[in-house]
Amino acid sequence: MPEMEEMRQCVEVDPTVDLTSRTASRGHPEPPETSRRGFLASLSALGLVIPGVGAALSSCSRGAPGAADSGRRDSGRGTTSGSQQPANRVLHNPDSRLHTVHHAVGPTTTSVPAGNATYQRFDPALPPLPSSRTQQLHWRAQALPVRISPDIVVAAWTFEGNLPGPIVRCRVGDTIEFTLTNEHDVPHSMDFHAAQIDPKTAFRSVLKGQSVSYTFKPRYAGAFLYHCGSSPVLMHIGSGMVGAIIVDPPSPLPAAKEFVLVQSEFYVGNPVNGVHPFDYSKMLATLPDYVAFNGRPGQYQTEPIRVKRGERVRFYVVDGGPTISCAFHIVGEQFDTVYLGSPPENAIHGVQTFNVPAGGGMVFELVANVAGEFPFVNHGFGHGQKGAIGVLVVEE
Ligand SMILES: [Cu+2]
Repeated sequence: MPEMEEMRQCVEVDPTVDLTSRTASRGHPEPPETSRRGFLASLSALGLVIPGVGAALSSCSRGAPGAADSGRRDSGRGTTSGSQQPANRVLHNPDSRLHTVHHAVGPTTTSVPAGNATYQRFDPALPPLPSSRTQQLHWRAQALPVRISPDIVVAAWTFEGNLPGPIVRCRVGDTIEFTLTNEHDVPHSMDFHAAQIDPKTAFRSVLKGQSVSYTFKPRYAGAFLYHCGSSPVLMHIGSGMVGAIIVDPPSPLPAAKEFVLVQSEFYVGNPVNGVHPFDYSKMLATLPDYVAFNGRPGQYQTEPIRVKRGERVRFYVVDGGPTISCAFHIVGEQFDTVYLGSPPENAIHGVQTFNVPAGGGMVFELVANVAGEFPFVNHGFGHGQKGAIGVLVVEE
């Protein structure tokens, strides 16, 4: 099938990579685990779960003439304009899958262990709105083992070392100056759904050691997805490269306890040295092993989200997919408001459940005027019971 062939062309391995030689990020905490020397399980494991990938690696040496983008190229940390090597060639596809980058090929590697990748609950709290109307975000695309439960480590592809990536918050009309530097052997890119921009230029893939920069001003308020858009997008999203950008309206919404939930699915193979590879065939079959809010199946069951009785509670629910929607529902509660589009317009009231599509985001509000423990779920229970479930504790 075309997708598989395209993926084979893109999976390339460099055994010399050392992901511990990272530099500091601007404005974002270091990921929980920094000692992951030589981690290449994602790539080697892909070879195990996708027959033929290793043999297909040699096909990656083909390419196309350099791109003619006129936007800012290769700016940002560690790169300079015009530093492209001859082996780095950009191929623009005419179709909707953006474009693919091919580069030099190295041999396959053996897998490495999960090491001491630690489990950490993903904080769902919406970060405060920055005072500045301009934000500079300089992120890294990295391959790292991420412990998504006490017992499960996955060979993740990440933004800033975690899945989902950092939560971004801004206002309508703010300026986001974004740079992505790729520290991984596979080409990556960034697609912000909050941006209105030429995707061929801004969302283009970059090779290891290169960066892509662009600037955008969110036009609409709401909960928006960001994700890697490199081909095959299914594999990049399915390997963890998703996150949320929350855009506030010009006039603040009513005061509330605010939380962000990014739903995503996990399709994994058998562990190799303790690390589960992602399984592209399973992604295509759309039968996930786990579904999670904020990257850890069931994390808010064991460590619930807590509010006080009488508080307004606002959930920004973003569905990273890659494929499955989220029928968001809170057991024993009702949403007094759901914003289907840009708040404060597009509101419907008195809602039990509403479906957030893959690639979408909506805002759910309730007033927690009853004390108790309220499970919040993907009410598509074939998926909810795979981990897209948590508990909202309303305390007196
Ligand atoms: Cu990617």
